[in-house]
Amino acid sequence: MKITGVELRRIAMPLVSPFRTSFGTETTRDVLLVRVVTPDAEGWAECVAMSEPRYSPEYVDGAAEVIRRFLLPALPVNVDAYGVGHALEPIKGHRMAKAALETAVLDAQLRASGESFGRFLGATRDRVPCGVSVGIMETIPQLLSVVEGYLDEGYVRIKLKIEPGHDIEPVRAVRERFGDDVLLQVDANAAYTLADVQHLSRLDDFGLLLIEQPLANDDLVQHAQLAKRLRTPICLDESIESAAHAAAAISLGSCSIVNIKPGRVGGYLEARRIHDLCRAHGIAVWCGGMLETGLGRAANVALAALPGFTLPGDTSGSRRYFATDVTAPFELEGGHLAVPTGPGLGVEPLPDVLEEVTTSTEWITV
Ligand code: OSB
Ligand code: MG
Repeated sequence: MKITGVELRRIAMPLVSPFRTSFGTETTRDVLLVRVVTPDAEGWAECVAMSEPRYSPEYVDGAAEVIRRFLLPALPVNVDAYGVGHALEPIKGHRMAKAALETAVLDAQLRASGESFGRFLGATRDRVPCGVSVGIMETIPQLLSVVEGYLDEGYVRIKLKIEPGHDIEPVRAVRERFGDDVLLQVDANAAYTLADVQHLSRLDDFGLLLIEQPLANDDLVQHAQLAKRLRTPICLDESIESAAHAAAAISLGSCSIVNIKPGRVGGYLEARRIHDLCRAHGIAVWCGGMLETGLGRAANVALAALPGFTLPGDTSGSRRYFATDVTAPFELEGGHLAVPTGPGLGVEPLPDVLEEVTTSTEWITV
């Protein structure tokens, strides 16, 4: 593909309700969209970096800066998606920024050849079961009513955000109210330390599918020690930034499940490598989310249709986060989302909505 130019577009997407985690509260999703223009087709991608570096070191202004200053100048004139990763290797880190650029090139390439993301990645299903990530609420009654709403919408799995002081009681309340059959898991976003092992073992009574990222991002060894002391399976999110990290975590026994977020690991090609590695080692994977708009969601749903994704993902419907999405909304049918089948992402930004939510655009001639 010959890239003639790239548009960096910032959009502000108000959330339907604040989303609180152990690392902060979001009320608006500030998203960087990347549009790659080639003579044959255009490609879109969404950068998952958040406004502030609280989930990971990346943040949206930094991602835009590294794309314009270092990533675009490093690309050869003619490049395909595999070549993007190769060309960007000398630049350290910034995986979310790299993922956005690689995904936009991949989208352009697939739109030009008429192939869908699902087909390219190796999807084996035409729809995927959906879970939902539930933020930390002010009160237990509020939490129960929010969870009830999601179960009524058909979500097949509930994930509760936890933090010290808000962990055992919310889990107990959800179990007591909705029963033992609900697929239930928790996500600590790195809020605990190994000193909390006894406290965390109290979660073992609730039959959780998993506990996601209890300890710090770089605590692979400590997660392995924790895994020996808990019956609840450990799933890693923040700790896994590459297939090499996944291999290390598997060797150490740090986790038995991996949350794959393509942005966090540098793109869909690396996400597929992690899937393949985990599958070969009997490690279950599921597709995480970063409050994506329809553009990012489309590709995530395609990835989640690969055979190793044996647990429901955080692939919720558009209206979980947005009253109006930038694409036609993803809507649950019987707790599932359909994998898009059109070329590339298989979805288009709606020009009117896009215009309305745009806060800035920048055109870069390559
Ligand atoms: O830890 O999985 C996480 C959102 C932003 C940053 C980190 C995480 C999350 C979520 C929401 O849990 C996932 C989603 O529904 O998109
Ligand atoms: Mg997580």
